[in-house]
Amino acid sequence: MKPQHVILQGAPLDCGKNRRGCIMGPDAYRTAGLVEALESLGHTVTDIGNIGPAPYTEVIHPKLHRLSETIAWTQSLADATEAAFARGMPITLGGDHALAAGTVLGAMRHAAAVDRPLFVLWLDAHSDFHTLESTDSGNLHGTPMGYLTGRSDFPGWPDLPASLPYENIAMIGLRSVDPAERAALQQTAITRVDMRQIDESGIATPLGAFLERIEAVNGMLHVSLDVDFLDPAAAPAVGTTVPGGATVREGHLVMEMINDSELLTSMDLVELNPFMDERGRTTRLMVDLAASALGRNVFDRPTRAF
Ligand code: NNH
Ligand code: MN
Ligand code: MN
Ligand code: MN
Repeated sequence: MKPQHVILQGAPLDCGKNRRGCIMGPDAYRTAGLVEALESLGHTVTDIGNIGPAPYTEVIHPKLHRLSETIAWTQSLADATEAAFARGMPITLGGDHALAAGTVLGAMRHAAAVDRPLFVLWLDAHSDFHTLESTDSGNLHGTPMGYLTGRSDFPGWPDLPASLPYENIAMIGLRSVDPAERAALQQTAITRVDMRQIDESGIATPLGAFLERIEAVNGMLHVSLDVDFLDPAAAPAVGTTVPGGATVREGHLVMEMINDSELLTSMDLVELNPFMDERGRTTRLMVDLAASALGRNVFDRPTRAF
């Protein structure tokens, strides 16, 4: 990809689920050398530091964990991400996946302002397509796609400029979808690529088709990379491990195709729980994958040895 001005923003949001640790994510990425890795590829990088939630008072909800805090983060991250687009390419360092409600909303606002369609590539074992009613766990990291597509009311959350169209979403890596999500997804035109399809026909075919659709309409591409997209053997530092995930090579292939496409306009790195990592290897893999998306050939020597 052509040299970019990358805006790194830390989002140490840890309220989308019960297990703690994603709060340490942004500093783990910095420690693993993300800034240096991107600079070595010819990009300029501004790390704006960590963002916090908008002011809020937690109102205890009988089912939904830390709802007020999540709404407050959605507000601040949407504003920060929209502002970052004026300066360069926002890359958000999570934090759990609840943060995508804010980053994608910011990207939607920017896309509306520049009159381009926004597409979202959701790399995840999970679809995160719950509504506030359908979630059993009450964990709001399971709901950002439900919110962004406007499939149900999210009272008190920021208004969407328009719903994210189902046609503009591809979910790749699926292998843990709750029954209510599955029933709802089947009513939509969301591109859904589960691990069986990846096993049978490879990951490049459906991804290539999605990227071609984006290019055909001069679309913007937001990539939301959940650590649990990857197999836990390669990426153990995540609270919700699901066996049978993408291999290191499948992950890199996705990122290399994104790099080749020149379509990437923003990205989230989410769900990393450094507390559960093994000598930094998951963090390092996530840094390598981000670098692949922005131009590093997998055969290039990593910028930093561990
Ligand atoms: N579907 C489950 C829930 O709603 C799990 C979501 N967990 C994730 N999503 N890690 O990526 O609680
Ligand atoms: Mn997720
Ligand atoms: Mn997940
Ligand atoms: Mn659930």
